[in-house]
Amino acid sequence: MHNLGQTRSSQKHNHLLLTPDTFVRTPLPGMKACLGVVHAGLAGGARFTEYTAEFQSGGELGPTNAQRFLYVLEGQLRLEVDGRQNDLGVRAYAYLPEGASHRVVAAKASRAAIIEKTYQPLAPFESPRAILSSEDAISSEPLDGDTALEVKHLLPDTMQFDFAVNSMVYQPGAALSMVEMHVMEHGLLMLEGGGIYRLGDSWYPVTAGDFIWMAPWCPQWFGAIGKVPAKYLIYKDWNRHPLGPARPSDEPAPAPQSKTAKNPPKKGRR
Ligand code: UGY
Ligand code: MN
Repeated sequence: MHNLGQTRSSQKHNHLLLTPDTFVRTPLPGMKACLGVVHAGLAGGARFTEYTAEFQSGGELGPTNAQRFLYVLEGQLRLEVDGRQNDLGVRAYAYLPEGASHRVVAAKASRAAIIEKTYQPLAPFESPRAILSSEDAISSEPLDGDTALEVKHLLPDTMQFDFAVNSMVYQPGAALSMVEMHVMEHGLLMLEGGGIYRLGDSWYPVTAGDFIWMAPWCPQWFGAIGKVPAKYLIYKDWNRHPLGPARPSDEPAPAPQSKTAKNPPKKGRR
């Protein structure tokens, strides 16, 4: 069904909406019997990668040099890490620190949301350790006291972590209390229900299965519409200074450039 070229998918300078009718599956290095639908990445301006991995039974994820967060959407995954095997069912998730050697193999046909981000260390904190848990084990908190809008923080709120992944559940009619504009970027996967998302200067109907990337400071607002709650999984970079990584303390600061430098910058160079 080609819909005569119509789709709700949209790409703007500060956001991207991807609806399942436009998903393109692609193998990523090291994957076996598995394909990825890449939703966000460096090529589109994001500083992290998010993709949905679609596994056949026995399929396997490739390796990564970055931190990896995975959330099981469907089926069952077997995660080998630190010499132990763990079965992850629907709504189970894992955080794997950079360099953690691990294998992810599907026990049956499965789908998982995968987020990968290069770790930005922060002295004097140690790098985080692996976490295996389930969303069902996390208690929810009302957002700004609104009991119709509940948030689950899937990663600990400590400065060790340079990103957060939360699930948010909106009762029908519930909405964000403000249009948010913030330095953090977002990767958002709609899991259940739907509503209206304001992104930049556009308002979109969104539903389960859609993906949204929001650039830093992208104006954002959501209101849930329908007879069932709307739920999404949302990533944001977190806990780091906007200037980026600090210079290592044993490295001297570069000398200020003299105005009479022998090789002044060429005019018009940007
Ligand atoms: O955590 C957040 O910034 C979240 N409230 N944003 C959002 O739902 N668009
Ligand atoms: Mn936000």
